[in-house]
Amino acid sequence: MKSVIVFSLAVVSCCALPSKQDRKFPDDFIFGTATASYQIEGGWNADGKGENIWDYMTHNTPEVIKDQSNGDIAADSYTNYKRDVEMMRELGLDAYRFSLSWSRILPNGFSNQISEAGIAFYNNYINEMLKYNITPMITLYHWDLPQRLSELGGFTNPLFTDWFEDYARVAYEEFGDRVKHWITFNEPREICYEGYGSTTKAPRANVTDIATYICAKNLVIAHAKAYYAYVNDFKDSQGGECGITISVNWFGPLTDSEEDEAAAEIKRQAEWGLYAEPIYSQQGGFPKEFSELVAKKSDEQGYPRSRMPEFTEEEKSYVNGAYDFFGVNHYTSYLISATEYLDDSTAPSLYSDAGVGSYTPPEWPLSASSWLRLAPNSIYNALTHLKEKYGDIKFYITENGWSETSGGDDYNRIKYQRAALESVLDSIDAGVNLRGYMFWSLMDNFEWMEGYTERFGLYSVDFEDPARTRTPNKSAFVYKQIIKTRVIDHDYEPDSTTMTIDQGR
Ligand code: PNW
Repeated sequence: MKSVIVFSLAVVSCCALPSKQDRKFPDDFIFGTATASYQIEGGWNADGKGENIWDYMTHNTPEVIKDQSNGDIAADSYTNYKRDVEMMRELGLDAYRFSLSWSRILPNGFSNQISEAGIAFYNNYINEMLKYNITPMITLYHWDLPQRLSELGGFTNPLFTDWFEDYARVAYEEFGDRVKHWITFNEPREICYEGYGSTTKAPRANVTDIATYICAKNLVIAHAKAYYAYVNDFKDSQGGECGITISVNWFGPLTDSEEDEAAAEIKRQAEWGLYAEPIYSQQGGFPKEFSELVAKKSDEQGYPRSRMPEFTEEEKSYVNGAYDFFGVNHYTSYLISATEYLDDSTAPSLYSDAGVGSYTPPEWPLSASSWLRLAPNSIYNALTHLKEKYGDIKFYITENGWSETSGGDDYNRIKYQRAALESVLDSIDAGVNLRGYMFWSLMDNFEWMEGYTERFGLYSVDFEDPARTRTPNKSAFVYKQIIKTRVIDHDYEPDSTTMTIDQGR
C-alpha cells in the first residue's frame, strides 16, 4: 500500500506542469520603487531653491488642485531622506528611482549658477542609498520646470533643447561617478498633451491644436541632446546607461473588426508613438499614419500647414537610436473603437485628431483614480507589442501602481501588483528583455491635480503630522516577500505590522 502511494506521488510531481506559482524572477532582475521630486521633497524654497511651474501654479491658482493643496512640504523628504532609505532597506529593494528638481540644482534654470545646497541634498540621498547597496536610478525631469523657463515658452521654445542639455551635463558631472542609470524625461505625453495641449497638468497652456506637437518635437530632440552628451562625454569614464520613460498603457481593439484594429493603432500612435517612434523606430520622425491624419485634418480646417511639425532628415537620424533602454510606465488598458464612444468636443486637438472612441469595461476593478483600472494581461500586451515593433531592446518598467483613498486597507493594491507581476513573468517568458520593475510608489505623495486625495504608497504618510510619519501598508510586506523569494505567492498573508530590516540590507 505504502509503495503505491509513494509511486503515485512521484508520478504527480514528476509530470505536473509547473504551476504559475513556481515561476521565479531572474536573479539579476531589479526590483525597486519610484517617486518624483515635486511629489515628495517639500522644501519648496529651502536653501535658495528656485520656483518651478508647480510651485507657481499651486500658489497662484490653488483652486485647480482638487483639495487646494500643494507640494510645499509634501512628504518632506528634503529632511526625511534617511527615513526614505530606511524604508528601501526594510523592503529589501535593489533600486530606487527618483527625480531631480531642476530649480533646486539650478535656481534660475540656467547652468551659470549651481546651488551647492541642492547638490548636497542629492549627494546625501545618493550616498545614503549606496551605503546599503541600493542602486539609484535618476529621472532628470519629472514635470517641475523652472518657472523662468516656462515664461520663455518652456518646451515650446526651440532653445529648450540646449537648456535641457546644459542641465543634464551638470547632473552627469555632479552625480555620474555614482549614478549609472539615467532617464531624461518622465512621460512625454503627460508633459506635452496634459501640460501644453490641455489643462490637466502645469503649465495648463491649453493650446489644444498645436502645442502638443511642438512640445513633442522639442522634447525628443532635447532627449537626444542629453543622450549624446552622456554618450560622448561621460559614458566611457562613468560606464552608465541613458534612456527615456514613456507612458505606454495598452490600447487594444474593442472588437476584432479591421476598423477597430486600425483605430487602436492610431490611438497608440497618438498616445505614445508620437514620442517613441522618432527614437526607437528605424523609420524615424513622427508616426506615419497619425502624422498623415493630422496633416489632412489641418488642411481641412484651413491651417496653412500641418499642425504637426516635421523632422528634417538630419533631425530624424540624430534622434533615431538615441537610447540604451526603453523605460515604460504602465498602469492600465483601454479598448478602442472606430465608431463607438466618439467625442469631438475638443477639436482641433490631438484627442480629436485621433478621432476614435475609448472604452473601459466596468467589470475591470477601479482604483481611487478615475483612469486606473485593473485590466487583464495589460503589461504583457504592451511589452510584447513594443518588442515586436522596435525589436529586441532593453526595457525597464519604471512605474506601475495602484491608488486608494486615504485610510482604507490596501488589499486591492496587493491584488493589482500580483496581477502585474504575473504579467511581467509572462512577458519575460515571451522573450521580452525586461530587466526591472519599479513600483509607484514608495510612499504616499502629492498626486498632482488630485492633491492628497489619491494615495499610491506602499507606505502611508501622515500629512497632518509635522514629522510626516511613514507607516507600512500590507502591500509593503507582500512586496518585500516577493523581492526576497523572487516568487509571487498568492497565498502569502503578512503576519506582522512592524517592519524590520533583514540581514545584509
Ligand atoms: C504617472 N494615465 O502619471 C506619473 O509619472 C506619476 O508622477 C504619477 O503620480 C503616477 O503616474 C500616478 O498617477 C500618469 O492617464 C498620469 O494613464 C496619467 C496616466 C498614467 C500615469
